[in-house]
Amino acid sequence: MVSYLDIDKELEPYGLCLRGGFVENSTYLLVGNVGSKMWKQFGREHEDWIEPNPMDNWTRKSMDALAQKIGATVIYPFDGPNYAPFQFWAEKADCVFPSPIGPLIHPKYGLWHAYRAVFLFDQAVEDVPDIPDEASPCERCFTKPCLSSCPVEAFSQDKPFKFQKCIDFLNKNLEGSCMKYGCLARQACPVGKQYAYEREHAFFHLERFRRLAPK
Ligand code: B12
Ligand code: SF4
Ligand code: SF4
Repeated sequence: MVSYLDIDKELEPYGLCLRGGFVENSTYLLVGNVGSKMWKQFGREHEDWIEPNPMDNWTRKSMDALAQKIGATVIYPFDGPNYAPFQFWAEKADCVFPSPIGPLIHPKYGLWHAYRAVFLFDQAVEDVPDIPDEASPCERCFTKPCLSSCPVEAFSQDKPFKFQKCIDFLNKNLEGSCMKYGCLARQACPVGKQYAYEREHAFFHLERFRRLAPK
């Protein structure tokens, strides 16, 4: 039988890890990154650095190979439009909750994690962990600094992310703090600070977001 712990080990050399799983017809195992571990592995081979999105290219190449090795089908979060519902799956698999600014928050890793793939198995998988019984950190965060730290107020409690406002600001402030240190709203969150993306990693995502987001 396939084991959750064995697959998690296979992911280590990529700086990735399993982020929980659930059963619904097939067994779903989510693959993700926590902090910048992945950043240290990604892009080591020059041939992986293919624009416009080298990280997606690297993910596909490495996870296609691993899926074949472990006998899984693989789905990616970036294949779309008609994107696979990764945030919905993540809430079924792991201890994560919607944050007021959009990305899911984890009690330990805060906003500093993301999803890179899901493996699907026709068979049962051993050792899939139960979801820890913890509350969302946002419930006891009364001042919600994430909501008041964006210079252009791209976030508000119950409205969708005004991403065009963010992109316009970034384009006009290429040397500004967001591009230099990463999204200030995410930085303002006190949870999981030790997992905050390294500068170059944060810059990579913001730069791709700035250049590639839908117009
Ligand atoms: C399309 C998309 C975007 C688009 C949304 C544009 C739009 N309104 O259509 C844009 C380009 C703006 C975007 C931006 C970002 N995104 Co995005 N995005 C996605 C993607 C590929 C599909 C979402 C979707 O359309 N779902 C289908 C619809 C029907 O469901 P929905 O719930 O209504 O989806 C909406 C939200 O997901 C929202 N959304 C998507 N990303 C983000 C990010 C933020 C900050 C907010 C507030 C909302 C938001 O836009 C969707 C459409 O309205 C998902 C991956 C996936 N497959 O789920 C990642 C995803 C949601 N994004 C993610 C992230 C992290 C970001 C960024 C923070 C950049 C980054 N990679 O670090 C940026 C925000 C920039 C910043 N200031 O920091 C992560 C969230 C991880 C987590 N912890 O929950 C995901 C899951 C990708 C991943 N690999 O893990 N994203
Ligand atoms: S700053 Fe507070 S409300 Fe905002 S994401 Fe972090 S814990 Fe949640
Ligand atoms: S990157 Fe800067 S402008 Fe964009 S949402 Fe984050 S704080 Fe706001």
